[in-house]
Amino acid sequence: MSDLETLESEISAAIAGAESEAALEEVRVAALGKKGSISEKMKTLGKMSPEERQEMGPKLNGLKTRIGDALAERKEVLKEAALEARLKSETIDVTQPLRPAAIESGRIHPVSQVTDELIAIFADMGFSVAEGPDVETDELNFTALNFPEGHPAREMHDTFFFNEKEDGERKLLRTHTSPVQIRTMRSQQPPLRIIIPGRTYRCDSDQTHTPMFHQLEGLVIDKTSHIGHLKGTLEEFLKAFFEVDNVELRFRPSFFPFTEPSMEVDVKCDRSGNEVKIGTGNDWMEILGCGMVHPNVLRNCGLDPDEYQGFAWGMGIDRLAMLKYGMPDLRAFFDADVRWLKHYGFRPLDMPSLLAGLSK
Ligand code: 2NL
Repeated sequence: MSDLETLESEISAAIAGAESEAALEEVRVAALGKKGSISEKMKTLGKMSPEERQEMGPKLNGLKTRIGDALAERKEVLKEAALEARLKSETIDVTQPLRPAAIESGRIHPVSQVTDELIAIFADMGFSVAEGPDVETDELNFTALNFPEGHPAREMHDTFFFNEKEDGERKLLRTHTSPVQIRTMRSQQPPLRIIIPGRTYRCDSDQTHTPMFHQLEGLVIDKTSHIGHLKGTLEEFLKAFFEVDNVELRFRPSFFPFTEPSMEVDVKCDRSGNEVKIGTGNDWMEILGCGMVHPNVLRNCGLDPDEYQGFAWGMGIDRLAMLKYGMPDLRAFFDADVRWLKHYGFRPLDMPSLLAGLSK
């Protein structure tokens, strides 16, 4: 066999033996690349005599063409095989059931659900939502709200205070959402109709108290609102929230520094079964506190009590959630236990609205 024939059979064997496109490329470079075996032979043509060149030229060109064709052919075969293998490995079984999407398996916490329900109800009555910071000043959390210096609620016992700053200021975690009402009365002109849902903090922890809890307060300020409007607002709200046609309310005199008069509101209920039923029965249950805004609070916000008046109320969102959805243990609310959330949580797309139903 001549040199060229040996070379051709070696390269042909390498082409046939290449099992991947990458391996084939190596064979191509070794033969036809700049320093490939065939390319090196081509370079020798220049140094040949014309006769030799006439003989070797066509032979080398023929070899180069045949190897080029063989490479292209093998490449096509390997490409097909690679595609075939990929299609086989990537088959999809269209008969498989769908995996539930995150939006299907995630759950809304009852506190978020109830907050959204409360917002839906009060928005329908013309209230807007106001919010404010959890870290507050003593002035906004207490002084502006007519708490006298040395009032028991200011004591370390109930309030989480931060360390005093160099200028002597001592911030705290708000013990109620009322600072937001103060901020709103100071920054907006009446008439005001706002609700404030949010986190509140008190240094208290037992079966029925957690150091962080959720409150919703409401505030109406204008020139003519009176206690009748307060009663009507609360009655409409409670009917909508508990999804009953009638509720019976009982107003008991009470005391808050920021309202005068102040009242606690009980709702008629039935405690005979496992769960509390609202709207029927012979029992009473305390549900919220309320009153007419104290003239001192109005004054502290730059409003003239001879011109403006209004009412306010406050209630615990966590407690409302426990009552409505029959959850017995408050502490489970903050355990972040997915099993609890799976049981008591709400589907993300079932958003509460008065039209579609609050809780379905
Ligand atoms: C309760 C009682 C209440 C208010 C909160 C309020 C706020 C301002 C002025 C007047 Cl800025 N009042 N809020 C009024 C009465 C009761 O909450 O038992 N909450 C759980």
